[in-house]
This record gives sequence, C-alpha cells and structure tokens, in this order.
Amino acid sequence: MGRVKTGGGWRAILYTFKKSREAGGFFKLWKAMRSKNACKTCALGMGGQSGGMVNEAGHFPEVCKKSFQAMVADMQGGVKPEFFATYSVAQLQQFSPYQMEHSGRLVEPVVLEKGAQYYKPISWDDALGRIARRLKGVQPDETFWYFSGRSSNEAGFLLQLFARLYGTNHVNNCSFYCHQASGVGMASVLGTGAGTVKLEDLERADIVFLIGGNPASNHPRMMRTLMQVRRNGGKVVVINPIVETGLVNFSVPSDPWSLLFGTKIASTYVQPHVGGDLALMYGLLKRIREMGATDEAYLAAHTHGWPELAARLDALHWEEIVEKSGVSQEQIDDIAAQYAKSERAVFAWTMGVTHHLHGGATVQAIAALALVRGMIGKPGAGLQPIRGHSNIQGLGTVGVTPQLKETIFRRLEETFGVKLPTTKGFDTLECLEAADAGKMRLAFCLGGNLWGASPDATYAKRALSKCDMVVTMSTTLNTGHASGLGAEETIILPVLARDEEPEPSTQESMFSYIRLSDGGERRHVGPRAEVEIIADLAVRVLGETVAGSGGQVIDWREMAHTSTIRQAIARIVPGLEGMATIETTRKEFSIPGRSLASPTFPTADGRATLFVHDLPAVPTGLQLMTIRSEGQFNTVVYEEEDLYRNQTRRDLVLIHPDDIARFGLTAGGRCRIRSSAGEMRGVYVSAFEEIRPGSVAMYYPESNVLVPKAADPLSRTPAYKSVAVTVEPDLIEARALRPKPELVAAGMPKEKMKQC
Ligand SMILES: Nc1nc2c(c(=O)[nH]1)N[C@H]1C(S)=C(S)[C@@H](COP(=O)(O)OP(=O)(O)OC[C@H]3O[C@@H](n4cnc5c(=O)[nH]c(N)nc54)[C@H](O)[C@@H]3O)O[C@H]1N2
Ligand SMILES: Nc1nc2c(c(=O)[nH]1)N[C@H]1C(S)=C(S)[C@@H](COP(=O)(O)OP(=O)(O)OC[C@H]3O[C@@H](n4cnc5c(=O)[nH]c(N)nc54)[C@H](O)[C@@H]3O)O[C@H]1N2
Ligand SMILES: [Mo]
Repeated sequence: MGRVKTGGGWRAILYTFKKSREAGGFFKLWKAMRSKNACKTCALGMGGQSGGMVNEAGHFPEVCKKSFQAMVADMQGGVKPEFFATYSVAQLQQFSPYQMEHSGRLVEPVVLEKGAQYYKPISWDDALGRIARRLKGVQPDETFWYFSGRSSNEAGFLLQLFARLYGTNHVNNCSFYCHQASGVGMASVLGTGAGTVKLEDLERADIVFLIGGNPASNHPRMMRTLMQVRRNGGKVVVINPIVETGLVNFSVPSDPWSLLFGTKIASTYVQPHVGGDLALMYGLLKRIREMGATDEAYLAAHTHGWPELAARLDALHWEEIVEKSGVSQEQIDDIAAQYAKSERAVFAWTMGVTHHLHGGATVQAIAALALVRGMIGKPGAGLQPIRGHSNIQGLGTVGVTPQLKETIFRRLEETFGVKLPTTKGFDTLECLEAADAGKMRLAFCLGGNLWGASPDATYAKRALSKCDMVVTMSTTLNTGHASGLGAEETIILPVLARDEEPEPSTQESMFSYIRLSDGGERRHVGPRAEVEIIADLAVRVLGETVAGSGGQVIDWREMAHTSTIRQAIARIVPGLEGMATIETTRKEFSIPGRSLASPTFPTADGRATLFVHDLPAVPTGLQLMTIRSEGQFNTVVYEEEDLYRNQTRRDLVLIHPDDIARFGLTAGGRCRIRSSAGEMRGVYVSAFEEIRPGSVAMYYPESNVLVPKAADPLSRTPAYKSVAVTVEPDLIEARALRPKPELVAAGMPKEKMKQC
C-alpha cells in the first residue's frame, strides 16, 4: 500500500482479519473480544458488563487495533518447553522487544540463579518459597514494589496491603513514568488529580485542546469522540511538534461515512518547540487577558492567586513567549480568539506535556488557562489527562502509591486493627537510586517492564543488578526479563490475563468509571491468578492470618478471592462503596465527586489555586523526544512498522530534512547519536517533513540508553521527551552491531521470525 494519509479506516478493519488468523479464526477472536471484560489496552475503559467493544456512552462497535493485538498476544501458545534451555540469557539479551513478546505465553515459574547462563523452570512451591525466604531475610525497607497499570484493583490493593503489613511504603506504580505530573499538577490546583469530565462532556465540548498526544495511535477510540465534536460544529486544536497523520485526518472504522470519506480532526494544528507548551499556555493566558475575555467573577469567587498571575502576565514580553514557545504571535492570537468564543472547552493532554522537567508546571498552566475562563465545574468543559494503561487510575485510587491518602491509611488501621509503617515511601526513581546505592535487596514487580520503561538503561540495569533478587509477575516475556536481572536470583511468575481469571475483577477508566470484568476460561494450565499468587506469598511471609488488635482478622486464604478483597476495598476506599455489591448487582458506576459539575473544588476552602512560573529557556541544539509507534504498546512491540508515520523499522531517528542538511547527514544513511546518558550507533536516518526542525524523535524503549534520569522536581517524572542530543554521520549499521540470535523455538509464527 502507498503512503498513509489517514488514520484508522479499512487498514484497521483488514488488520482485524489478519490478526484473527493468528488467533485461530475470526469467531474465536470475536468471542474473546466480546467477552464481558474491560479492554486490556488504554484507559478509555471499553468493555466490562456491556461486553467488549462498547464504550461508557454505550456505543458499539468501538474497534481498535491495539485491543486486538493485546488479545491475540494473550491467545498465543505457551513458551515451548525447550525454550529456556535453548536460549541463554546472553542470547535473550539480543532478542528485540518484538521477539520477546512473540516467544509465547509464560506457563511455568522460572529462575535464573547466580552464575547460571539459562533460566530454569521451577515449581510454584519452590518459586514462592525462595521469595518468602528472601523477604524474611532482609529489612522491609530494603525491598520495593513496582506495579504496572495492567492489573486489577483487587490485585493492586492486595499487593500494596501485603507490602505495607510486611513493613514498607516503597510501593509505586508506572504513573511515576507517565501521568504523575498530571496528578500532582492538578491536585495542587484543584485538590484532585483525576480528570474533571465524563466521556459525554468531551463530546459536548465546543472546543477540545489536544496537547502533546497522538490518540490516533494510542487511544484510537477517542477519535470517534473527536469526530463527534467536529460534527457538532466544535473545534479541535492540536498542539504537537509533529504533524501526526491520524490527527489531521482519521477514518473512524465504526462510522460508515467517516470510513468512506475520512474525517478532518484538527481544525487548527500548531507545532511548538519540544517543551514549548508552558510558554504557549502563558501566551494564551496573556492574550485572553488582553482581550478582556477572562471570567473575573468566577476568578474572584472560586480561585486564589489570580492577581499574582495577572501581574506576571502583564510583565511578560511577547518576544519571550514567542521565542520560548516556538509559536508566532499571530497563531497565538488566533487560538486565543477561538478560545474566547468557546462556552464549553475541554483540555486533554498526554505524554508530550508530562515528560519534561517542567511537566508538572505545564499541567498547572493548562489548568490556569481553563480556570481564567471558568471552564472547570460545568458540563461539557474541564480537564482530562488521557491516561495510559487500562487500570492505572484504579491502582492509584486503591492505594498503590508511596503515601496513602489520609482516610485510606486511617481506615486500614481501624478496620484491621493494625499499625502501618509511617516511614517515607520512595517513588520509582528513588527506588532505583536506592538500589544503585546498594540499599535495596529485593525488587518485586506486578507486571510491567521496569528495566525497559526506566530512563538511562545502563544505569537501570546496574541498579537492579545490585538487588539480590528481582521478581516479576508477567503474562509474556519482555526485555526486562533478559536485562533487568538480580545479583543472586531472578524469578518470573506466570500469571493469567484478566479475561482468563477464575473470578471477576474490576478496573477504573480515565473517566473514573468502575468496570466489572467477568474473567473467563484459562488458556494455559500453568499460570495462576495474580490475587492467588499474592495471597499465597503473604501466607508464607506473614502466616495464614494477621490478627491486629480489635479489628477484623485478615485471612490471607480468603483474600485470594476477589469478592473478599472487594468488600475490604468498599469499606476502606472513599467513593468505592459500590464495590461491595458490584458482583451481584453487576452495576458499574462512576466514582462520586470526580467529575466536577460545579466550581466547588475538593480543597480546604473549596477554591482552586493559580500558580505563577518562570518560562524555561529554549534549549540550544537538537532535542530528542522518545515516543511510541503505532505498532507497540509501551515496551511490547507487536509490529515493527509505524503505519501512520509511514515507517517500516524501529532503529531510526525521525529528523527534518533541514536538520539532515545542517548536520551533514544523508537520508537513508546512518548516524551516531549521543546524549549525556549514552550513545546509539548506526541509527537509520529517516527524513521526516512532519517534525519541527530542531526536534528529533526515536522510538522507546530502544532509545532509553539516551534518556538521562533527571526528573521534574514537582512530580518526579523523567524528561523522556526533552533529551539534548548531538548527531553525526556514522558508517556502522545498528543491526550489524547486534549478533542475530538463532531463532528456532518459541511460539513465534514462521513468517514473523523472518521479520526479526
Ligand atoms: N498503541 C499504543 N497505545 C498506547 C500506548 C502504547 O505504547 N501504544 N501506551 C499507553 C500509555 S501507558 C500511555 S501513557 C499513552 C501515551 O500516549 P501518547 O502520549 O500519545 O504517546 P507518546 O508516543 O509517548 O507521545 C506522543 C506525542 O507527544 C508529542 N510530543 C512530544 N514532545 C512534545 C512536546 O514537548 N509538546 C507537545 N505538545 N507534544 C509533544 C509527540 O509528537 C507525539 O505525538 O498511550 C497508551 N496507549
Ligand atoms: N523513553 C521512554 N520511556 C518511557 C516512556 C516514553 O514515552 N519514553 N513512557 C513511559 C510510560 S508512559 C509508561 S506507562 C511506562 C510503561 O512501562 P511498564 O508499564 O512497566 O511497561 P509495559 O510495557 O506496559 O509492561 C508490559 C509487560 O506487562 C506484562 N503484562 C501484560 N499484561 C499483564 C497482566 O495482565 N498482568 C501482569 N502481571 N503482567 C502483564 C507483560 O509481561 C508485558 O511484557 O514506560 C515509560 N517509559
Ligand atoms: Mo503511560
């Protein structure tokens, strides 16, 4: 097929049929997709009790390639019995993320012992026994517990409870690499870190600002909503240094008209400098003030800090704004004029905003821009961080954070009559720092790929290697299993996917909607449900029961049942009372108080706070942003191609032709890229007109060797999208640098192996 000029469309539909062949037939895949389980990919929250491919507004069918990919990946065969004896760890380290994922479903626990070259299968009893012995032999604060956002509320709640009763608060989740800046930024302004709108609000908006995200690839079902906004006569303003094909034009597969003729998504497209968003928000704020379009009555009644911010805006010069944002004054005027006319504006953003040293500050400024026109606390308007993982928001709600919310902490202590640790809990980077300083002995990961997701891959590898033991609970292999190894033992525990679990579980969408997943038939004999594994481990470490003084006894064997865990969650977590009966009533629900229908904010005095910032200097030299392709889900690579950006490989740098000339490179040639953290050689130079000159882009996780571990002081989120780099021509091919592993075994289909 030729150059892709629109997102979605027939390609998405054809892809569905292609995937169904891999899954053993269309009807088999259709059945799996229609089962009553929350979708496994992003946090838009499809599925649940209305059945798969149905959104919160009840619309069907909501088709997305990503959900098919994730489903088919879970439907693949088991890792072949000879796999771990065939490939040494040295060989596995040469596997690409794609090859790891396509090696098959993990079906038995495996261990890599000190000095051994190969992982070896062990029994569940042996695996959990080894972990329990290590946990008993170290201080609780020498352990840390990392959660990816794929697991259920029940598994998340149970594991954090176990970790705290064991004695540590070093409990954190991948949002420290993701939307932490949104949570912290919004909470500082509004007293809540959750989005303030519902899905329907988004559709009713007359203008949507889409800042620093590529939902055409990463939240494809959101495209239907954006289409609806345009059809209603609304506007979509896209702010992104890359002109993303799918944000210009998208063919929504489930809409016949859109499928045939395509839908224009962006009504205005603006390309700031990488990291220029904070300055751009200040430009818009200043212009709105100059136009007299602020809602002074709202500001006076519902906010603090407007006089200070207004004074700052008045003192700011347009030259500074234009230079630091990279956007012309005319374009800022134009967008401000559109915003000034709006009655219902929604501000939505993703990683292009949060992955910067000033990520938290930019979120505060976005919130300020909404507040100056009274856009928070009324229907059809508000703030919406577009979350990543399918249950990342739920994990935060049920207590998977270093510091528990005051109410949850108190209710946990009262309900169970226990004393919880009050020591400081570390965030994800602090845990790695402590590990590197030799202060961590055990890392326990519920899903995810901690090594692959972390900045500075060399450093992350070293830090993990200083832990005696690294444990992950996983469905499939990823690069972390080969490169994020412990010094004495590394253990992988195979788990059931959400739709294979014997008991129901719950998830929370980015619109704070609680979904009930039914579970389903297991596809493999060996893996166990996450809650069962956690409860089994707790029995081995803390005994069958924990009887505090005066509270309810925690019976860990009972806690292996999700219904028991839900009862505890319903008693302990404010807003989740409905969890107590959800299994019988099947009533999914919105968490009360999250979407804000009036401008009374959950702060001490009900008012929001406006913050004042200095605008960061424009970085000199090239800035690298590390981004996702259309064919990957985080560190899992399903397809090597990036459809909408018309790329067929991953070992490349997307660079503007002007920069190719400026740095003496050749399109289609190789380059060497260096940063303060590391270097990559033999990188393919891909001429890319759609990127703003001065910015270059590479795919994560491969590019994590280049990303320094510096983090936003406010939120501790790494600056994955502003890495100062230098480029120069190189004669070596990256692929030539990597010895090719002998690919024989694995669950990988033959034609896939050829692509590797
Ligand atoms: N297919 C797929 N879907 C996913 C995921 C996936 O890996 N694959 N991951 C899930 C997760 S966990 C998350 S967090 C989300 C991520 O979803 P996104 O945030 O959309 O993903 P990224 O590729 O990290 O960031 C992409 C966009 O940010 C822009 N950008 C980079 N720097 C800047 C900047 O300084 N300013 C602005 N305005 N824009 C910038 C890039 O040009 C790019 O379009 O997606 C979720 N859904
Ligand atoms: N350079 C750079 N680095 C980044 C980013 C970036 O944009 N640039 N993005 C960051 C972001 S936003 C995020 S969220 C992180 C993502 O980082 P992580 O969440 O740590 O990584 P994932 O790739 O989602 O983890 C995938 C693994 O989860 C396991 N898994 C899948 N389903 C299940 C399940 O049901 N249960 C269990 N237990 N395991 C399961 C599989 O083994 C799979 O290999 O990466 C961050 N790192
Ligand atoms: Mo994320």
